[in-house]
Amino acid sequence: MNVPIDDRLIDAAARLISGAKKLAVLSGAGISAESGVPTFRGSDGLWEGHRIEEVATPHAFRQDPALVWRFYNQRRANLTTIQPNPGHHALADLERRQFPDGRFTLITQNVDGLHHAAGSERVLELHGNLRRTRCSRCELVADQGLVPLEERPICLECGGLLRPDIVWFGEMLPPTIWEQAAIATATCDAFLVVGTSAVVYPAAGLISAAKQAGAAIIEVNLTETEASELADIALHGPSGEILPQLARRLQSSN
Ligand code: BJW
Ligand code: ZN
Repeated sequence: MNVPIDDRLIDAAARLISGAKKLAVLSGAGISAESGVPTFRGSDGLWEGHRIEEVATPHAFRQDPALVWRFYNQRRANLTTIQPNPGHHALADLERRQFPDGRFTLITQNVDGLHHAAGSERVLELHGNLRRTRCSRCELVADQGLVPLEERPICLECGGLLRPDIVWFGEMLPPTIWEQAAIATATCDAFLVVGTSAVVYPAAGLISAAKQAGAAIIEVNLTETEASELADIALHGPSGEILPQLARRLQSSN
């Protein structure tokens, strides 16, 4: 499917990006939708009748760790067959060709690892990663790959209950990663917001922080969002089509 996007809007967005010394990108679940990863707040955003707010909390895990682990095991299993799409690849190309030498930061709310899989290098994962576990007693973090885990997996170091290394509602984001994201946001000249509903904080607050610091805001999303009114340019359509168009335009203008 080729979505007709106004060429002038793509040109204008490409001009803002090519004029930037530093680019920061904030991505959300929408960028992975074309790879087959469900978004959180779409019509398919339910799991066994539960809303994400019912399974992704420390309270839910204390009440019923097996239920929470079934949810995460299913998500981990889905990832084994999933590949990055042209949107992820376009961002990796942009970093490599247009913004080398640390001038690019990809801040992602996603936990699927698809930006790394596409070759992006400076990636800040604000909400954790599905491949990792963290011990709820000794805090040991381990990469478990995508193999299915037991419904009550146990830490080999201390016998504590392992949890997904994911940031749940009501929990702090990893402080060092958050600090790096805030710095990248405050020092970029252009801020590209891709595939997020921009309703979950503090991540969504980065958009207004970038605007206040003087960055141009470019949004790529299927629909209008909470971020749209801050955007200098909003490109509406699938990111798997828009981002490659944008990347091609940037290459041809170089
Ligand atoms: C496409 C597309 C295509 C589709 N192309 N686009 C009131 C005010 C402010 C804050 C709060 C508040 N009440 C509570 C809070 C705090 C809370 C919060 O923000 N809640 C809001 C829901 C109101 N935040 C927190 O709790 C955070 N911690 C925190 O604040 O700590 C301090 C604190 C402590 C104690 C008390 C209060 C504060 C932590 C947030 C952690 C969020 N974690 C999750 C779950 C991870 C679990 C998991 O993955 O298993 O992270 S929530 C879920 O939402 C996930 C996502 O990363 C996050 C963002 O969602 P995202 O990516 O935007 O996805 P969607 O589905 O919402 O949107 C998809 C978009 O894509 C749509 O716009 C589509 O149109 C678009 N799209 N296809 C382009 N092909
Ligand atoms: Zn432990």
